[in-house]
Amino acid sequence: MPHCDANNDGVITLEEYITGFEAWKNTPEFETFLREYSNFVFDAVDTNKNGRMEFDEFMGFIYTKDKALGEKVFNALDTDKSGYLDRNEVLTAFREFFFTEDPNSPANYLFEFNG
Ligand SMILES: [Ca+2]
Ligand SMILES: [Ca+2]
Repeated sequence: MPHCDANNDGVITLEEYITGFEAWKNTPEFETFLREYSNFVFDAVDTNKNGRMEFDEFMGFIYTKDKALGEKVFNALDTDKSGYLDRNEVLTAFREFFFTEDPNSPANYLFEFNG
């Protein structure tokens, strides 16, 4: 993440970090990062390599082992109700994770590994 150290003192304060990250989120580079990252995760989670992230695969990815909660999150992310997540739905979930300010967004469950 370039240009974080706004006052060039060699120290990145939390404030500079947040400002830098907020600015970075609005660049084309971030969109590229988001796509590459979500494809990377998709390929890792799609263990049977059928191009679909199915519920069982999804449960192996998210932090919770609570099946009811997993189903709730999965169904919320499965926006076209196809019964599996495709690359676009996963990309949307990641974008939502970085941009949402809704603490109840299902995307927040994606990275709560310490829950
Ligand atoms: Ca699969
Ligand atoms: Ca779907």
